[in-house]
Amino acid sequence: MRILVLHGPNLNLLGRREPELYGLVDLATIDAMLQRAGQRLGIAVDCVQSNHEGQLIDAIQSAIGRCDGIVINPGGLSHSSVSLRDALAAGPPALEVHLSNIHAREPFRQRSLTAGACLGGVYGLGAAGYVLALEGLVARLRDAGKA
Ligand code: CA2
Repeated sequence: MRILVLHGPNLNLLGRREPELYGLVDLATIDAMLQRAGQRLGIAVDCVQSNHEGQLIDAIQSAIGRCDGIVINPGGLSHSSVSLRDALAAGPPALEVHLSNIHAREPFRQRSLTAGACLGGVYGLGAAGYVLALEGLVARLRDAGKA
């Protein structure tokens, strides 16, 4: 099994600013946590970050037939991107992650356009949420008969 982890705009800044919202863990550490979890689960994990909507859409399209699922934190694009939602709807099964609890934040963050194209989501658990999302997605895929 191969899972693509996609990090959207500004997530490359993690750990350097706004730690009260997003924690002190940087993106390289989150990716290392995901690689360790992947080894434990016996799966391959590819991690990609982009600040560009089109590159995220390209990555989702490239995952079709190559990856069994996607864990995605679309960042601020969650709240605005119909195109990213359309790409997710056409791609492998996805789980959405947000470090913060978007439902407890400003009204404009409480709506996620992308969540409706995902199997489910993990919100407000910080960096650990990525690992929980990976475990949950793998469990769903294995239940559905994937290796
Ligand atoms: O809680 C999340 O994971 C978010 O996806 C983070 C996004 C935000 O726009 C979403 O509403 C919720 C922001 C990405 C991180 O942005 C940073 C900006 C400055 C310093 C550190 C991170």
